[in-house]
Amino acid sequence: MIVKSLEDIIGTEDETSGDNWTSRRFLMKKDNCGFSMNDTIIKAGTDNYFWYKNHIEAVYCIEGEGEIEEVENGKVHPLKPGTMYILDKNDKHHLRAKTQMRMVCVFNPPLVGTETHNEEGYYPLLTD
Ligand code: 9YT
Repeated sequence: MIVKSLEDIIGTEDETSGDNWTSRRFLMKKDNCGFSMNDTIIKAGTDNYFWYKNHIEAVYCIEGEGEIEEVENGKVHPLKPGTMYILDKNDKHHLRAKTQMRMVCVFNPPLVGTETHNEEGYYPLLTD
């Protein structure tokens, strides 16, 4: 069994940041669970283009307000606490945070933990 609290992660190497987000990595590849899970903060007022071409990501919003736009067809979905989306087609998208947002993110294959987006908006497939 693995039991962790946010305060065990904040300020450690298991906290990873990009330009507009900070992610607290609860579960990573090294935990051998087949997926990773993190608690991510997205900065207010940001527009983030992401394309997880190597991963399927499910995201559950637990705080804040924003929207997600599907690049393929321009559909926009509001996001608020209690809303989940999954990028099951490796969907290119814009994640826009109206206020600061807090999201629980699950990745398959699992993240190693240190990934940040490259210039095309995706994470490389890291092995360790
Ligand atoms: C929701 C989202 O895609 N945020 C960007 C960061 C990423 N999910 C991560 O590594 O936690």
